[in-house]
Amino acid sequence: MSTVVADGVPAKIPPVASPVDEDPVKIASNISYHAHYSPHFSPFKFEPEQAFYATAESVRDRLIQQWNETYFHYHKLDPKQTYYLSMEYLQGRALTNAIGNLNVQGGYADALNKLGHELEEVVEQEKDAALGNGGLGRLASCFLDSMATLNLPAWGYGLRYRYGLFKQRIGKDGQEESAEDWLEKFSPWEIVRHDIVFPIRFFGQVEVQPNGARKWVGGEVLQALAYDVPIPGYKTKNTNSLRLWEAKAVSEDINLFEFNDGQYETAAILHSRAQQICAVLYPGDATENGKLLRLKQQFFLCSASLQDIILRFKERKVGKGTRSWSEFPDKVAVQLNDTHPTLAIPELMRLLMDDEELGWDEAWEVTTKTIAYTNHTVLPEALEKWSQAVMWKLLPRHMEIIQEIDKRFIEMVKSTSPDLEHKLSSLCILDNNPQKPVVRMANLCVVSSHSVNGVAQLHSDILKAELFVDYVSIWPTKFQNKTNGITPRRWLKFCSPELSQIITKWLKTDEWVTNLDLLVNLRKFADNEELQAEWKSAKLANKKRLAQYILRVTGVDIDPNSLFDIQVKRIHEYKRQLLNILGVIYKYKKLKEMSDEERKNTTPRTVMIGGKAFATYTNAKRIVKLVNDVGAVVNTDPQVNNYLKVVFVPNYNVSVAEMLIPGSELSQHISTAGMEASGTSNMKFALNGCLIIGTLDGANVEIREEIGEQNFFLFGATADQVPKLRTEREKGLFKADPRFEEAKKFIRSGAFGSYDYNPLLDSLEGDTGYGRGDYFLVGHDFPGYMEAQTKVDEAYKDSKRWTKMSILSTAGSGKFSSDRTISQYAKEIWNIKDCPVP
Ligand code: 26Q
Repeated sequence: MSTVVADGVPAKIPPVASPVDEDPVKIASNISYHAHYSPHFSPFKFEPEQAFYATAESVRDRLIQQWNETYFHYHKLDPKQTYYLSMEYLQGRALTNAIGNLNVQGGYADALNKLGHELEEVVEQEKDAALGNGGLGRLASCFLDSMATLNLPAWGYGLRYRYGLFKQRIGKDGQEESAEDWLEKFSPWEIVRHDIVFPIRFFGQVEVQPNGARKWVGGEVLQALAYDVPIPGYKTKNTNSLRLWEAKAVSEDINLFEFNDGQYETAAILHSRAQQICAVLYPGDATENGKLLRLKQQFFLCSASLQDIILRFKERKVGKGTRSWSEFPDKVAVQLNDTHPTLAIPELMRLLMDDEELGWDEAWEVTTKTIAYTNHTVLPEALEKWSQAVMWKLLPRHMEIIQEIDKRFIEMVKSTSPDLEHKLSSLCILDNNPQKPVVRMANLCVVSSHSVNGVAQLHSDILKAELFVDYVSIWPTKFQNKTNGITPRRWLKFCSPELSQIITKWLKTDEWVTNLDLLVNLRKFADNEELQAEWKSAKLANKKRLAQYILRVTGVDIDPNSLFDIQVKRIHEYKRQLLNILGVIYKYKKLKEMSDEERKNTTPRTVMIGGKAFATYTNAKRIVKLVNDVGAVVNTDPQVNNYLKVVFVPNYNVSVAEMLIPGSELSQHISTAGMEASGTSNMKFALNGCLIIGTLDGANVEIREEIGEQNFFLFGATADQVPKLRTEREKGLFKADPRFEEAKKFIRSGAFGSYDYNPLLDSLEGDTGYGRGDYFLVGHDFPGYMEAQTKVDEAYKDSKRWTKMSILSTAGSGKFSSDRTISQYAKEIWNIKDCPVP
């Protein structure tokens, strides 16, 4: 009998070890089996935390079965497979997703009840796996979900960082960062594969063999050890893998002589170096040491993943005679998630030439047919450039290969496109500027990939017209668009069950969960009063849940009947949280100047802003501080706080997003046009019936097209106007709107405390020598923004109209399913087919 106790009472459920069916009694017994026989805590304790681990392990049993079947099935059928290489994954919590994808929600909820717990409370015990920063990392995780759901043979590769994204707290000086140890206890979702280990070399030198072949030798050798995380598809057996690499020293790498001599640190130097590699996501790169560590991380991911891929390619030739290397691209597609895994290119060339003895031409053909590259940003500061000196030191053989790629590219251009010869200094890979010789990673990717894609139509157009314009004339068919998407499972079905049920009821099917285009059928009910009432009540329930959360984490009491206006994303000047808060400040000042009667005619609003600022990004941190200071004043001002509240939501992450987005009514996507490659939270908000105020940037353009321009609050300069506006600004031709001046002056007057906001505000001036003189055009777009906000207030007063717009937002979001995005990658870039497990 189980001795697992709930409220002090032993559960009368005998434990069973085998994965179980849908019967809640059997599920409960399997959960108690795990509490008992794979214990992680002292016995006789079964609080929500223990219940979480036991439940997760019970669910994992089911996943492992499907997972193994999936692997064997792929192994037997040997289809072409995609490998997604990414330095970031933002998986968030896994339990709700796993239970939902397995479609065993009811069984697990009842089973936990029998053990004295609530599923909702138990799932909250899980820490987010936050092995990423922002959009690019969350996109990778949505893609994994879609690849499994579409039964595609496709895996993710990443790094098993010990400390992922930092935890954010708000103190008296603004943002404070602290390490978040997601593995503090352990993760029930990862399985270490002690048999999957590859050597990874750093430093050393290149040796020429008697036959002329080159070989990388010497230096430091570490090991990459595989940890696998199961990725279940929605209502399918296919369960794919996310393989995360951890760095280890070779066990003999401890010098016992030195150790016994008391020199503990030097004795175990390689152990400590190995630990550094996966210690943190994006270690600071201001120092040379920091840069070297980041480069080591990138190479570590690329080398381990490619050795693994090549080994699998060789293993799967079993029974098929010898396989020629020219078949490699028929079995393997590698997608580079931005330039961070670029070293996969020279590493694949090295492995093919130096280990497998292919000639240059053959290796090059294989490499270029295998590799494809996605660009996620046009911001110049985010385009990776690595010092040639550091690269020669760390990766001497790879630098030889990169030099050769560059040399052959230059020769090719000279012979086939002589008109581009004068552009070669910017097109080539090695920038040999004697001041600072660097390798341009994006150029290496474009030259070596068979496909280059942007992540929204506007972004892809900008890549072709600007950043990569000259490459387009060399390779006109290489460039593509793949508009981003989000998984409708996590971002609607699981995070907003109430709204999902209403959608299913009105569409008379739940097929929309895997065929999101079906949402369009909601359009014909947009005016239906019954649907409107249900819709409003589901949104209100989500708002109330959000209000409770905000009260708990910030102490601010917000009114669920006010308009919930949310901007959550990384804090960056180009995303213009500053425009948002300046608008709030202006509104606050006007509210204070109004009579009581006038105030009563305004639309009550709660503005929530959340996001993390990179630890060394000073202006972003000043913005965080400003939002908090404004909140402190506005929320305690009895004249105004029934009409306006301002909340900074701390520690924004995937789980917080799952709470905020369902409760949102208006969300802000207000970047300077041309700067946000796509955005993906805009899609999550729209899918949840939240209206958007935004610029014509990134995927906003396509969202507006899909949901209808009358349902989108548009303002601001367009991408093609931006360069001219910047020039005018520099020349002093810009005339500021008096409201913009008034808002800035109000802050400078000390209305929000004594913190020195002058440097931040000066960055909005054209001529103070600070920053780039309102490079992000906050001043230019301010009046249009205020007018759009006035339209929002008007629209919200008409509840029927607003609810209709909300329904139409959801109805128009079908295009933004990551299932659609991934189907396009599969067909148009990877050339892979589904491989469903029977
Ligand atoms: C820069 C220099 C050196 C090393 C690393 C980097 C670096 C690291 C991370 C550069 C960029 C990133 C992250 C970029 C990112 O998250 N981009 C976002 O990608 C989303 C998915 O495509 C888009 O929706 C967003 O618009 C884009 O900002």
